Amino acid sequence: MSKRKLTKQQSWRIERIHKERMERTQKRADRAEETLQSSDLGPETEGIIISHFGTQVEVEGTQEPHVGVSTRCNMRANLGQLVTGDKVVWRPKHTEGGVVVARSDRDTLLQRPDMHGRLKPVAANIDFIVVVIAAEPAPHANLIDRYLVASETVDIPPVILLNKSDLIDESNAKDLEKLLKTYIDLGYQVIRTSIKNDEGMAELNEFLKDRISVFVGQSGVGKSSLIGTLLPDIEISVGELSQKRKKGTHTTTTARLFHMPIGGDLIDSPGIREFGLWHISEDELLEGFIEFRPHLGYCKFRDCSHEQEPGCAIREALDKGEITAHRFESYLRIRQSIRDNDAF
Ligand SMILES: Nc1nc2c(ncn2[C@@H]2O[C@H](COP(=O)(O)OP(=O)(O)OP(=O)(O)O)[C@@H](O)[C@H]2O)c(=O)[nH]1
Ligand SMILES: [Mg+2]
Ligand SMILES: [Zn+2]
Repeated sequence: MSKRKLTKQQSWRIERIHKERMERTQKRADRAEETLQSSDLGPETEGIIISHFGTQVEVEGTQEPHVGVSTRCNMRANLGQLVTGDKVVWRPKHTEGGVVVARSDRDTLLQRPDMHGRLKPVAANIDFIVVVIAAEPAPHANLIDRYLVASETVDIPPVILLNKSDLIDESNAKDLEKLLKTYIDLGYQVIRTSIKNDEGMAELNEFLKDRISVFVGQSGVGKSSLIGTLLPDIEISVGELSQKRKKGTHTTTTARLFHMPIGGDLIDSPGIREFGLWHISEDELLEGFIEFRPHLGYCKFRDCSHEQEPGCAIREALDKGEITAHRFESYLRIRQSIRDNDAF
């Protein structure tokens, strides 16, 4: 799971692309500043970021006369990265478009490193992380654990959603049940759904009501399909799995926020292959495995690596079955990926 080793030429190219991108961003920000100086702008008003496109954002007004209306906006340079769910202050242009001039403090922020190790926000001000898995493509336990660690680290409660329950048969039922049992035993809520036979959709609807939730997970598990089924009036793209490998085809490319008529917001996000946790410390990682918490600080050696040492409280818990082998292995794998990245 460590970053690909790059040749000098590749690194140089990536640096150049990054530099060009920064220059373009700066130019657009300069233009935003110029517009701010001109008299083309209306008064400040509040809004929420619905989606992010390269150097522009789609802002939905939350104050009259702009309530519910979306406007493409440039943004001031000093705002840092804006992300779906951010609450902002913006000024409409008299012609079209607008400029975002300020961002409110975030209650919560889910972020992850991109393939070059740079930390990118995924969504802001969310109450729940819905980790979507499916009967097909088959779930990766390590990816679920990574999402759970990320959720625990930023203190946004997660829920695990098993979608495509209509595709459960004797070929996959045992593995899925075993996997889910681990998380149910840990106290995580698990919801089962199917858009084909409607199983669990009412429960899901009720769960999401009046909350701001982000749907995350592998490509092809049905995140967009679920949102499209809950909100039949919206337009949302879904993609078939690839014929050969039965994998998702990365249909959703950018996070987007949708409103539920009964109250609450849903954020759809692009499917991912891996969720890097390079940005968290080894201590945070230990805390991120909630069943490790009661045992932390009880190892005989303060610098215990929980591998071979005598008197290791984590390994004792493992022997007693209080920690499962799957979760402990997952922990070791993630820890190794964090160490590999430090060495990079
Ligand atoms: N059998 C079955 N198929 C489903 C279900 N939900 C979604 N699908 C199918 O799964 C495929 C992928 O659905 P998407 O909604 O595009 O998946 P996604 O998670 O949004 O994928 P990305 O946008 O690539 O991350 C589509 O062919 C859907 O029709 C379900 O409950 N049962
Ligand atoms: Mg999608
Ligand atoms: Zn130990």
